[in-house]
Amino acid sequence: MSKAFYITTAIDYVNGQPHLGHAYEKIIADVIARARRSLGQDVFFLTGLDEHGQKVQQTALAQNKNPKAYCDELAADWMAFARKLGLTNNDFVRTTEGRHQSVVQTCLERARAAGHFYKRTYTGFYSLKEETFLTAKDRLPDGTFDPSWGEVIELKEEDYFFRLGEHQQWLMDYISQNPHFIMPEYRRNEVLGLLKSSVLEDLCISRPVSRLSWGIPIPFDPEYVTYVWFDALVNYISIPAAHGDRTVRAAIGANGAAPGSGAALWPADVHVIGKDILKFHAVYWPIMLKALGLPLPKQILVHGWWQKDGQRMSKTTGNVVDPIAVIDEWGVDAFRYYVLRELDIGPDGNWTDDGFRARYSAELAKGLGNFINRSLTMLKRYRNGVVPAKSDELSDQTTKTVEEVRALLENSQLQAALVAIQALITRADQYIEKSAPFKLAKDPAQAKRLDEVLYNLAETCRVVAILYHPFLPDTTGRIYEQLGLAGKPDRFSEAAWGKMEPGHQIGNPAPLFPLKEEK
Ligand code: ME8
Repeated sequence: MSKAFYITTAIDYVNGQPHLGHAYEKIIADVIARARRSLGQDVFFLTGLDEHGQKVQQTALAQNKNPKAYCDELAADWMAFARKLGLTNNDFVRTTEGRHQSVVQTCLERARAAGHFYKRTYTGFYSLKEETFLTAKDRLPDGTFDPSWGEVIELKEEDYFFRLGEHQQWLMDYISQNPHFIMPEYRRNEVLGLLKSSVLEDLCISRPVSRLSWGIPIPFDPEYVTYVWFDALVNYISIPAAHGDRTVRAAIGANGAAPGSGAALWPADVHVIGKDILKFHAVYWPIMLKALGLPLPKQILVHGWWQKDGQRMSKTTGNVVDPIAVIDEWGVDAFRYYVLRELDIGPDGNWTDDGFRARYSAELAKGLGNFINRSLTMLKRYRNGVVPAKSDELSDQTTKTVEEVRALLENSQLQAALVAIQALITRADQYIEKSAPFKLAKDPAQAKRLDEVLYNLAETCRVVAILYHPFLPDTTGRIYEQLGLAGKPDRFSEAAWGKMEPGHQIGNPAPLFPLKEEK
């Protein structure tokens, strides 16, 4: 079996309801997954929940709930959220599942047997909020710690540590030699800078049960549970193992599907993550994989963070964007479109309600929606909805855009792909103005010319539906319906010019993005 294109997202902490940042990341991954499928690849798209650790335990206890019962309740909301966003994930991992926990324990056993761990007493500072040991370097000049660390306590305890020293050099070389391993480039430079300027401290991979019980038991010491990050990162291989992935199973000897029946997933093609968890993915995760004898993922794609109205989103101040409310009011495609069109993958972004409305109105309602509606309404009115003889006046421009969008999608340049499709619509709108079908329709001597124009417009509508499909799955399905075409516009190869057959009867045009009253 040939290897599938394997794409993952970060798995979210279930210590609250999903917000804009979570939604954005999952939509990025979904669009890449859909685009790859459209380009003919087998795809496995994984997302899910990170259910262990201090943050989740604290939130559950604050609500007087047992952590597992609390997670079960919230997991239902998060899974419904994934459907609301239109995600086409092939599996959904919860780190409390047996299939995940058993692989984490196997990995711990393996790494210990290979001599990667040792036990020692730690004395120093610890951030409860981030579940991280802090060093003198983390102190501010006045000796205190940045408030972002939350409550910092002094700690003296025995723990298991992962030796990282021997890994620093090869990792630095690997990142230098593989320019696409961490994208965008400035994030790669950030990791290289960190590796060049400091010596990696050994990573503590255990927490004593006496302090934190909500975790996966360390198989070789019942007094400890697994550090939440060692647990969470392993989801990227535990789910392939559960699907019988041969590479993972051969490395860790995990049980799973019968040999030969397994999916071929690992190594992941893309891990989509936010900028705050870069070190875990670009430093600890590659080292864990190397220690387990597994190949590294091909790419870590790092997105920026959203603010709202220029301020950090915060539940306490109420400065949040509720994706569900936006989707209920404007539709899922409008939401998917805005977040990807507004913010390229990399920099930070700023949500404003006005900005959202402006793009909806100019680019979806008056841009895409109006172009499709004008084109199909004219075909319906002037030719009873029957596609005329083929013509290729817009063929060159359209084909150029198709190739441009293909290359951009293959590089996960989603914002640029949207810009390219939008430019095609602008040119097609100009073509309508220039060729003036509404005037041609009044002159019977121009019937042939009108046929040409109508064919070019209908065919452009069809191609536009295919190009937009990964981004706007509902809308493009409706464009296909209005074009009277069966199936979904989900195959890129169909974007070749001239596939619309003369004599084909289209369906009924209807507005795709109704204009809303100004509030
Ligand atoms: O970090 N804008 O979970 P998490 C954009 N469980 N992205 C944002 C964001 C914002 N305002 N806020 C959060 C965790 N994110 C771990 C991950 S992976 C093995 C374990 C992104 O719920 C954040 O950058 O805190 C991360 O990629 C994802 O949401 C989950 O964050």
